[in-house]
Amino acid sequence: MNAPMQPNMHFHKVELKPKDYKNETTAFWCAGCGHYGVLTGLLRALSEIGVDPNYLVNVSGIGCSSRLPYFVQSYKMHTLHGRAGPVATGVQLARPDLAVVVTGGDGDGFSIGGGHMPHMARKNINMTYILMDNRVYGLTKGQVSPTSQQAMKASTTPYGGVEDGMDPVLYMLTYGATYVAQAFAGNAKLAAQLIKGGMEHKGFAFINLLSQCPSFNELDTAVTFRNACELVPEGHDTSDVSAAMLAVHKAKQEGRIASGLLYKTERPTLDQNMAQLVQNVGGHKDYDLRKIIDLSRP
Ligand SMILES: Cc1ncc(C[n+]2csc(CCOP(=O)(O)OP(=O)(O)O)c2C)c(N)n1
Repeated sequence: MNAPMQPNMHFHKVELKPKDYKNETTAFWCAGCGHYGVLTGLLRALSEIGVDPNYLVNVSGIGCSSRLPYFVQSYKMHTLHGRAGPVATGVQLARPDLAVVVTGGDGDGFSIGGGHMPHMARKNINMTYILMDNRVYGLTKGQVSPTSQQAMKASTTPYGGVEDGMDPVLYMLTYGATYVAQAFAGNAKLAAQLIKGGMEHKGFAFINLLSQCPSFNELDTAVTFRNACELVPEGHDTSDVSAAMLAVHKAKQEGRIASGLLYKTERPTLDQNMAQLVQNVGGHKDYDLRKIIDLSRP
């Protein structure tokens, strides 16, 4: 029997205002960058939950988005491009008492890091993954990313693209993420609410925040994102993965973006399953790998 699921309320709690979660380093992105909205949403969520910064680890890869941990009062790891997920997985498994948050870009998460995403979802790693989806490689000055729309002209596609963009939310629903949400990053209230829900959720929480890049993506502006994002209708069944997929597809067919909490379910996390396995074989003291891996097999 697995231990009953408890929400992630075990964080050490403090009473701090959003501004108290700001680091000494002032946020620096281009003027009008949507990543400021993601930061605002995260700071508000941390304050609303009351997460103790001493028990918070913010992991990122490489990209404009991946600078975000600099600006947050937390432990942080600025890792290799595309490798935030595996590093955060290690942190979470070693210290399940910490709140682990990944912040990174669409290129970081779904291009070079794309191989890791399904595995974090299927393993149900207890962390919150915030994708700062500006549908372009910002830091390297405007190449197409896996989420770019075909019509977007980029430095790598000066005459327009030839590939259709992928949908991170559909991908995560398919691979078993247990909390999936989406919003326009400029809607800080909703972003904060969804991040809070994700952090309190025990399991792999994926939040896609659509974040305009005023420097390198003329197609997906703050205005187009704001207008396109539409809350899933009242009564949307967040426990039904098919309903979530349908809502995303339907919105897309109508030129909109399904926004809000799309899906939430519960199943044991990897650290819970591992703890259970260790307990099954006699606990930590006489921990013997040979009891877990049957070495007698060919
Ligand atoms: C191994 C490796 N390959 C390529 C790069 C170059 N590089 C740095 S950031 C980046 C893409 C960033 O785009 P994204 O993750 O979407 O974040 P954004 O800058 O748009 O926020 C690339 C290709 C790198 N730093 N390391």
